[in-house]
Parts: sequence; structure tokens; C-alpha cells
Amino acid sequence: MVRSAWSVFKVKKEESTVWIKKKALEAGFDLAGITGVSFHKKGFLALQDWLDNKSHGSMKYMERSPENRADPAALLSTGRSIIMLGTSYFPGQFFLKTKNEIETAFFALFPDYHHAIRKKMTLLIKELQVLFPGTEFKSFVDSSPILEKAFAQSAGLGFIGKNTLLINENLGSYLFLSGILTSLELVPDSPVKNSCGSCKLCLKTCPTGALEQSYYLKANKCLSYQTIEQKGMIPRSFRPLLKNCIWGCDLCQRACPYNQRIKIKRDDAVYENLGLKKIFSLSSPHQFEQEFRDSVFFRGGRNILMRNACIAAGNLKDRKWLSDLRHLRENENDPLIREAAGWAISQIKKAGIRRDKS
Ligand code: B12
Ligand code: SF4
Ligand code: SF4
Repeated sequence: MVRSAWSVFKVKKEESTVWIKKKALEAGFDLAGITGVSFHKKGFLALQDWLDNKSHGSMKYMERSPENRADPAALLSTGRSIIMLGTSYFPGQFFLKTKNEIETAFFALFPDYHHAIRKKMTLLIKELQVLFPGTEFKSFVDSSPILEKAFAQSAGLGFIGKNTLLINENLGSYLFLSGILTSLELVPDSPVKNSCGSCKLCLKTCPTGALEQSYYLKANKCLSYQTIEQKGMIPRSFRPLLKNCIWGCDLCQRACPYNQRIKIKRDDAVYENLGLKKIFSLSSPHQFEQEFRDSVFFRGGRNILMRNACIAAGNLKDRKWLSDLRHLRENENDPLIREAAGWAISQIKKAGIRRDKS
């Protein structure tokens, strides 16, 4: 039988697609899917509306050319397909029951994902370049101006839940997303349909009301934003809500039924025993760098970590932190830390007075 040129091309395209996805999984990614490079109109409209409502707070970088975030051609003009990738960072159900002095969101338990994922993508691209010489590839993880969740949803990696995160039916939402734009023409996957149903647990759980509506997050009300993106003082109304969490927030993910039955887990958590003593002892930026160079805290910087730790100490209301906090209030140069230490001292003292009265 004589095959038409089109069908030969089609078989090749299909074979390449299967092979690339297989290679991506072998490279250590947990999910791989393909989507095209068409302008993501739905994503763009959602983003524009979000920006118009000033929901991005002080994240000025989100304002820059929002149309580019929906347009993969802005990142790679010769792009024909996107290989979207998902990497699980679920540390195991055990972590949900562990009660540590302080907590971080799960993603902060591991070395900075940006480096690890970029490295894996570079290796994968090297392999692909051997098989597809002359092909162009451009990788992105988190910081590139592209709507990663929207394209991951189009590539069949999962659906976007009411908490605005991409959820995979089997791996839940504790996923890092990344992608590789390529000039190769590949076979796209089908988008996954939304499966939140009538559940609204994330909205009910969010302590700040940041999930103002289903699929809508007011970022400046989100504790993840307040602990990571907020470069000034954390508004006082948010501070008690942080409890003992010093980085990010997982509450709307912890509530999600799709995260209760994840079968795989990562075993390489390195910051699970992080305590306040360690953070308060970081007397210089150099010491901070030595200790946390590979962590996600390094992106935020010493002063942000110290500010958050002071707030956690204030929420713990334990007098044993008073001397460290006084030391910070009196000796730190950054008013951010001095103010947070002062606030924490007042919280601990107030709790002491209440205890004495009762
Ligand atoms: C800005 C940002 C933030 C901001 C704003 C978050 C947000 N929801 O937008 C802040 C600082 C709050 C934040 C927090 C977190 N982030 Co963040 N963040 C980003 C970033 C850089 C851009 C996101 C963006 O474009 N927002 C713009 C608005 C318009 O998007 P949106 O609210 O998500 O709206 C989209 C969908 O909801 C959808 N949509 C809108 N309406 C509707 C309606 C229906 C019916 C449907 C189906 C969809 C839908 O379309 C919109 C456009 O795509 C991405 C990386 C990237 N380049 O994409 C990471 C990213 C989204 N963050 C990530 C993570 C891990 C987090 C945290 C979990 C970290 C933590 N533990 O503290 C929290 C989660 C908070 C939450 N509930 O979303 C991951 C999410 C992975 C995943 N499974 O989805 C990403 C993709 C980074 C990465 N490379 O892995 N983040
Ligand atoms: S990350 Fe925390 S504060 Fe932000 S929307 Fe989810 S539950 Fe609310
Ligand atoms: S908690 Fe419920 S509503 Fe929220 S994302 Fe998960 S399934 Fe959807």
C-alpha cells in the first residue's frame, strides 16, 4: 500500500510525540503533555480582568505585556508546540500529621525547584537535539512570562481547580510546572475537563478570603503572597493567620480531596527540621547564604525570612523567644525586622498577661 506524504508525516509526528513524552518521564518528570502554540484567549481574558482589578498587588512584573503571557510566540517565534511538564513535590501523607515548631509550605522543604527543573530540562533538550538536529527549543520554569497553568491544562496535565491551581487526578496539585517550547510539530493532547464538582473546600478553608470566588485569587490577600512577595511589612490583620508558617501557604491544597490520595512521594526534603533558633542565629547575609543558598528562601532573602520568623515567634507566644526577639529589635539594621520583632514581643507579653490573669 502506498502511503500519502501526509500520512507518513503524521506517523512521524505521532512517533516523535510518543518518544519525547517517554524521554521526559525517563528524565524524571512525573507528567508530560503536548499543546499547540495558539494564543490562549481564555487565559488572557482572565489575566486582564485580574490585573484590571489590581489583584496582583505589588507584583509589577505581572503587568508587563500581559498579552505575551498568553502568546507562546512571544517566547519563541518559531515555536510550533509546547511540551508541558509536571514535577510532584508531595513529601508524603506523613508530613500532614507532623507537628513541627514552625512550618513552611511543602515546596519550600526541598532545594529550590527552579535550579533542579532547569537542569533536568537542559539535559532533556540535549537528548532531543541529537534526534532532531536543527530544531529549536526554549525552556521555562515559573519566572518566564507565560501562563503555565493555562497551557498545562491545555496539554492535558490536569484541570484548573477552584483554588486556581492545576490539579492532576492522580498526583493532586503539589506540582511544579515547567515547559519546553519547540519548533517541532507534535500531536497535541486533549485538555482535561474540570472535576471540582460542587466541592468548595478550598474556598471555605482559606483563612483570609483570598479566594474571593471560585477560580479567582486576590493575590494580595493570599498568605503565600504576604510571606514571599510582600517586600514591606505584613499587614497586622494577616499576621495571626500565618500561625507558625514562615514561607508560603498550602491550606487550600491541604483541604483539596485530590491531595488526599496521592500515591507517590518525594523523599529528599532537606528543610523539614528547620527551627526558629537556626533562623534567629543568622546574624549576617553571608551566614544566610552559607545556610540557605540552595533553598527557596534564598530568593526572598535573609530579611524576609527573618521578618516571617519573628511573626511566627509572636504567634507561638512562647516566652523562650523573648531574648532573641529583643536582640533583633535592638541590633538589626532593617526596620522590617525590628518592627516584626517588636510586634512579636508585644504578642508574647500580651499572652503572658492573659495567662497571669486567668
Ligand atoms: C503570580 C504567581 C503567584 C501569585 C498569584 C497566584 C495566582 N493564583 O495567580 C501568588 C504569590 C499568590 C502565588 C502563590 C502560589 N503559587 Co504561584 N505563581 C505565580 C505565577 C508566577 C503566575 C500565575 C499567574 O499567571 N497568575 C495570573 C492569574 C490571572 O492567574 P490565575 O488566578 O491562576 O487564573 C488562571 C486560572 O484560574 C484560569 N481561570 C480563570 N478563570 C477560570 C475559570 C475556569 C472555569 C477555569 C477552569 C479556569 C479559570 O485562567 C487564569 C489564567 O491562566 C506562576 C508561574 C507562571 N509563570 O505561570 C506561579 C505558579 C502558579 N505558582 C505555583 C505555586 C506552587 C504556588 C503556591 C502553591 C506556593 C505556596 N505553597 O505558597 C501558591 C498557591 C496559591 C494559590 N492558591 O494559587 C505553581 C502552581 C502549580 C500548580 N499545581 O498549579 C506555579 C505554576 C509555579 C510553577 N512553575 O510551578 N503564585
Ligand atoms: S494559599 Fe493560603 S491564603 Fe492563599 S488562597 Fe490558598 S489558603 Fe488562601
Ligand atoms: S478543594 Fe474542592 S473546589 Fe477546591 S480545588 Fe480541590 S476539588 Fe476543587
